[in-house]
Amino acid sequence: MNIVSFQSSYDLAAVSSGIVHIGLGAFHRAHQAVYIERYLQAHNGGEWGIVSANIRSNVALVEQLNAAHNFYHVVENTDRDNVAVREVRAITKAIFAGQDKTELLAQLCQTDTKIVTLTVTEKGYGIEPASGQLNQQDKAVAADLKDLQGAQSVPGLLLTALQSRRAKGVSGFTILSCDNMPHNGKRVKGAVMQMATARDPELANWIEQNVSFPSSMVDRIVPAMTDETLAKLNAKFGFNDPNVIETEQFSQWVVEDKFCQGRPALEEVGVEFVDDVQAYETMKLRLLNGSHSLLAYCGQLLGLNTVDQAIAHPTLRAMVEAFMIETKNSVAVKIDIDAYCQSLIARFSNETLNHRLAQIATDGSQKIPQRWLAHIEENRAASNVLSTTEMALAAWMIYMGGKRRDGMDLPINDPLQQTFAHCLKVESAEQSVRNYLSVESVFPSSWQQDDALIARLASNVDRLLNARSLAAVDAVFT
Ligand code: CS2
Repeated sequence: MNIVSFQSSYDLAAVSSGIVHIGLGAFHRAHQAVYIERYLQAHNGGEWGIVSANIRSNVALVEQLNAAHNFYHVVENTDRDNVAVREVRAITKAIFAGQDKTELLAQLCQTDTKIVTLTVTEKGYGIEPASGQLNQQDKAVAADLKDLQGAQSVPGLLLTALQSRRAKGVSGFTILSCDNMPHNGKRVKGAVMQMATARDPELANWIEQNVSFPSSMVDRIVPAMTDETLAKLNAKFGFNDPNVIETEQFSQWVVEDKFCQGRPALEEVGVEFVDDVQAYETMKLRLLNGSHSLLAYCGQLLGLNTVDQAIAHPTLRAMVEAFMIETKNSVAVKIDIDAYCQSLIARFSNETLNHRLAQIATDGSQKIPQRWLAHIEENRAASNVLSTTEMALAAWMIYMGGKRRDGMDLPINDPLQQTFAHCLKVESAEQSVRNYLSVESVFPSSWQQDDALIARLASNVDRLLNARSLAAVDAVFT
């Protein structure tokens, strides 16, 4: 095996923390923290170290990182034979801010804090996926709208920090979302401004003048770590690192260059700064994430477990290729889009990653609007039928019923799982489709009147319902 090692050797005493991050998960540690690591290494330190916090879960990771001075390794796999091992020390402090957010708020209010980055997952923003508006049904959002004291939602927390910066005469900061949402900067801004306007219109004006919200497109496949992967990596590379993580070699970050308090020159380490990130977002959300979701639902209905298994399956490979042909015309980035699609298939085929389909299937209600539904909606206006995307959507509807067609249980993990729990009716495919489409926080409400679309989806659902074995499901997908 060809192993390249990157040691971290800059002087930690020469690092201060200009960035506060919320959402200290594997993706953040293998993506943003690696760019910052490479930047600090090139500059022998500097002002852009990261204070990184979890606000809901994973206190154990925070404790483990603290015990290791927040050092960890990132294993970057190209394939079975080529791998890079990188030491990362860019996280200067890890915080768990569950019920008590005092320490995190103090950090957010430091004059040195110039950028706040976020990876809180799609559902973490308290935004309704279909409309992009603040979700007033979300308990934390509803509570923060009434009273910001002890804010628990992400918009509420940001607002509390900005309120106190303003009161102390400290400047605003840049809020940079690194989640797979369309127009992620605009959406976060919308949520923060909606809450600010409801609570304190003057603060809303101040935010308009003093805070910037660049959108960004992030890309790196980072499977959730398991105990087996942890043991495997430590044995393979001979270290004793409870915080090691594994990812692919590929990494991309395209960011709108709107930083109101300055930024590190991350273009030196491969970040692309552009005026408008939207076309990149659409490309990545629809082609990469859209294919991922297709593989996640269809693959599990075929009894498969990982992305590399799914893409090696001839029926699914053909489906992904058809999906890409169907989808690529909606992408306006001036690159060789066929080469991009080919590179995605190669990345999905990386068999060292063990990327679980169940991980991708999580929170589908928050993901499919931007991955599939927006594109179906655009084509509905032109009476174009996206037949592979519609088949994937039917597969998701069956998946949300919780059972494979051979009777085995499927793992469902979704904030709207109760809402969808009784949508699938084995006795009527059409009623099932109508039940799903009536959930207006996910589906455009006009779909409820589109009888042609309903009939096509119902026919897919019906064929899947009538398939009683994995082989029969395969025949429907073929
Ligand atoms: C995946 C993403 O879990 C998912 O929904 O589609 O996490 C995907 O691996 C990343 O966006 C790749 O950049």
